Amino acid sequence: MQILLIASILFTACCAVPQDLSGKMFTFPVESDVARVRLLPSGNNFTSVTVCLRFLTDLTRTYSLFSTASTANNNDFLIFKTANKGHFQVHTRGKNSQFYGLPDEPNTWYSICSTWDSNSGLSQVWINGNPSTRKVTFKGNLDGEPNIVLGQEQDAVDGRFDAAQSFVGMITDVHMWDYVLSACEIQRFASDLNFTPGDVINWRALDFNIVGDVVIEDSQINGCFHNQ
Ligand SMILES: *[C@@H]1O[C@H](CO)[C@@H](O)[C@H](O)[C@H]1NC(C)=O
Ligand SMILES: [Ca+2]
Repeated sequence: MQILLIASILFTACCAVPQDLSGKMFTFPVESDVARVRLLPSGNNFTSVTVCLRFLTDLTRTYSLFSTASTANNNDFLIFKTANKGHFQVHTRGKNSQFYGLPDEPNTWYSICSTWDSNSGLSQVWINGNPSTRKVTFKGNLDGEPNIVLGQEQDAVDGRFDAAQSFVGMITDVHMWDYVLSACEIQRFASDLNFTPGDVINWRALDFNIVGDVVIEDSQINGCFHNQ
């Protein structure tokens, strides 16, 4: 009896069933150094990465949109917004690129995709399917065990969070691929057309756990479509 109970607790803790979050979003309603969603990826040791998601916020300070840390580096793959208008950063293994002049109006849904390729070392940011310039970050593999967090910026694996870099707002449609998406695929994602879901993180089969104040709600993008 006791053994069965322990076994079932272990099972629950270890292997959450992936959920289809189509038509849903994560709402981050408070500024804190706790509230976050941990996304459990398929795979590691990446030679290329694309991360796409949609978000809405009214923050004008710094915030993290997608934080990957490993024991090798706490900024293994980080999409970061600075306090400067239109200024985003992509960090790969601690090296970062600066992207200027991108749209960031408050209370506006944006799709953002960030790509990185280890051969060229180039990163790029796409907002609503429109490209930034391409800039060099890091050449080499991301070979640590990735710990992926929405809502907080990791300065250690799943730790050392800073409320002043936390995300407040809504995030939906999070996907991660272990390759660089073509411009066509990125633009299909931006338009919410049929696109190939992420092979590392897939919003339609999402393995995740929530810590603190994060709410799963109906997405407000295409509200009629999703709620009819
Ligand atoms: C990561 O992959 C590369 C090949 O791309 C391989 O040479 C290396 O040994 C791998 N590292 C780990 C830790 O698995
Ligand atoms: Ca960090």
